[in-house]
Amino acid sequence: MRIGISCYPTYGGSGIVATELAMALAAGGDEVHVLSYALPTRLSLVNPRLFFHEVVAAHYPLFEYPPWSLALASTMVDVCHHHRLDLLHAHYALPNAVSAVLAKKILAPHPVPVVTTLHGTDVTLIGNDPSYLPTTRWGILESDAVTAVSASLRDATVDQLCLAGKAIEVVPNFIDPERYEQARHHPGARRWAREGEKLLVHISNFRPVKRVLDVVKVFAQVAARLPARLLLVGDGPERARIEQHCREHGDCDRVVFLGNFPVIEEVLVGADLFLLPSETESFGLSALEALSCAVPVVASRAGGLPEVVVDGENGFLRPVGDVDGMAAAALSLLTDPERHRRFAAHGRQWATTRFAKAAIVERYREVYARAIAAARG
Ligand code: GMT
Repeated sequence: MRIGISCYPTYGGSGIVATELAMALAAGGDEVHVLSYALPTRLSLVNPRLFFHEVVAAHYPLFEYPPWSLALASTMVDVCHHHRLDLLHAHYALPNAVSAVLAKKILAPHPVPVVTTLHGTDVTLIGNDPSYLPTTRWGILESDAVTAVSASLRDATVDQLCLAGKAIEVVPNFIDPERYEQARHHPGARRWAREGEKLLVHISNFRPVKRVLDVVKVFAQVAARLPARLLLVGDGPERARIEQHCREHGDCDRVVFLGNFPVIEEVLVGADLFLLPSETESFGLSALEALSCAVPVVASRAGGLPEVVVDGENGFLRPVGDVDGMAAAALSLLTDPERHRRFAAHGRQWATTRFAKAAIVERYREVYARAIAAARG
């Protein structure tokens, strides 16, 4: 198959999923063209069947806001035409799905089927804003196949965008079990810990929805009871506020800000606990990555997180904002080595059997085949 994949290039789950999928499809023999405004962080172009097309929105003095979605649609048309693509796969509804549908219409009478994958915030935080809702809804409705990364997101999409009649298939995020196997012999996250310290990790793009302040507050309660260190991985709008909080509370020597760190298993392997107290989370790829590295998770019971973290088996789920409950859950794991060992083993097993890359990539291939068949009538 010749597939075009459009995604955001920056740190964030949707770009990571799109990139890992692109590389896996190319490794399996498909020709894949990735379209974005910059080279996605994890995209390695060493496979000769993998191509990158930078989308450039030309500036003009009249444009206060250059129409990026139109530039994306134009690039899609160009790539579809010149590389004879069989299919466009848009990751994130806004504007990727809308631009893909526009490209499909422009390419008539030889349209290319569009598959859209919804990642979460494209529906629940921004796609449902009145300024975007009609176009988000249209992009989804006009896609030939739509997937969502969790049942929770599928239901929220149907509900919030009034899409009761639209088929949305759940295809979850995935992990590559091999990455942990290769990293488990490295010092991993222990590089940042002193002898005898418990190591807690949080990875995100530091947006308000991630509630990073809750992470620091949970950690403070843990660190009051036992020697511990917190690794904060990623960067984003909340980082300065969190750093300020740590300075004011004298936590700077125990809280390490690593910034964006592309090789995620190197900060997960060997860690004792992963924290993800998000306000909402359609799936929680970072939680799955932690489980796959045998790191139990304490998270909020929000969105699709209960589909990823099995409460009482490989982690604990507590209500959003329940800092005390999360701290108690964290301590119950960190002070009980036998329970911790059981949770870690369950997480690794759960992640690799339910969410292994090979099976999920195959699910996407099946969705592609159905979309192509349906478009051919
Ligand atoms: O988490 C973010 O803010 C980034 C966002 C994205 O689209 O890049 O992540 C969303 O997509 C990921 C991949 O499907 C999911 O694992 C995340 O749960 C989801 N984030 C939210 O729903 C907040």
